[in-house]
Amino acid sequence: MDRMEVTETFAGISLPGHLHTKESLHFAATFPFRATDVLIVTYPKSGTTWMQEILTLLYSNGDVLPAKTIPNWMRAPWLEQTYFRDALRDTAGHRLITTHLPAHVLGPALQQSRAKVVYVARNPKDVAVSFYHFHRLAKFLPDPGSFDAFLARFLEGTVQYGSWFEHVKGWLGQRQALDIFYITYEELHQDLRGAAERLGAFLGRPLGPETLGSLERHCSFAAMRDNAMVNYSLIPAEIMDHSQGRFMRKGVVGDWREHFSPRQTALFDRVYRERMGDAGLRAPWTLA
Ligand code: PPS
Repeated sequence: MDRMEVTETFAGISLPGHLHTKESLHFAATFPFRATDVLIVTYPKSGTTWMQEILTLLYSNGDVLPAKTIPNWMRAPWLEQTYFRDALRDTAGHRLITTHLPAHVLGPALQQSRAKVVYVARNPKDVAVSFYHFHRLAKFLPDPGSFDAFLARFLEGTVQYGSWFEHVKGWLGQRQALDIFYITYEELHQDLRGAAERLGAFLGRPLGPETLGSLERHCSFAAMRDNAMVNYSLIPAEIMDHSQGRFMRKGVVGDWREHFSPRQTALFDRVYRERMGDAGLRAPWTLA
């Protein structure tokens, strides 16, 4: 398979060479956004796929056909990946685009364009657990080693896609500059319908009860786990080794408790306080 062992370095972060090239990253960094674009921004494993599905249903007025017939990576393609240019729909209306890139790379172009941004964050302890399991599945990511070793690299910010702390702080810092909507994975869990209503208001598309009902049903974990257009079962085993686990793994809040030792929890909490305390930002999720 192509470039499985290659790592690209861009804007100070490492990215899988199977999905990214210098050229694709340059293209992303200089992309001419339009005011009608909607950009989903996440650190990996924070609820990206969930938000892609929610916005698909929101824009289809609850019609499940696009979500059941078009893979999520074509409905909301990743800006920085090599296939983006071919996948981008040339439409006069909204374009749904996804990215994991940091704010310092995309902030200026987004500000100029007035494109809308939806930022999804998740409790970083659950992100670390989900990312660890994903490393075992995704053949384009390095072998994660033990959970303890992976967690140390996650806290240092030397994992692929860079530091969770820098990603979140960077995008939270764009509050004044961008037309940006912040939401957490935990809020989606708690009240999917309420979250969809708020998203509809932000995007200027108020949702009726039928659309909301369909969205709620179709975006449940069980429905998405069984939808081949979104559960990554279409990806061949050389790229995602499905014998190692499922992309739609557990879909719960607080799974970190099953993985973290008391020592790892204490270390994580200390690093979190050090890294998040200094920015004067109040993170809208709880760590407990
Ligand atoms: S990626 O690779 O960055 O696109 O991954 P991402 O989609 O951001 O995150 C994957 C995790 O999100 C969970 N997920 C969901 N949870 C609850 N409900 C729904 N509908 C849902 N869809 C995706 C998925 O199971 C991964 O989390 P874990 O904790 O590993 O189960």
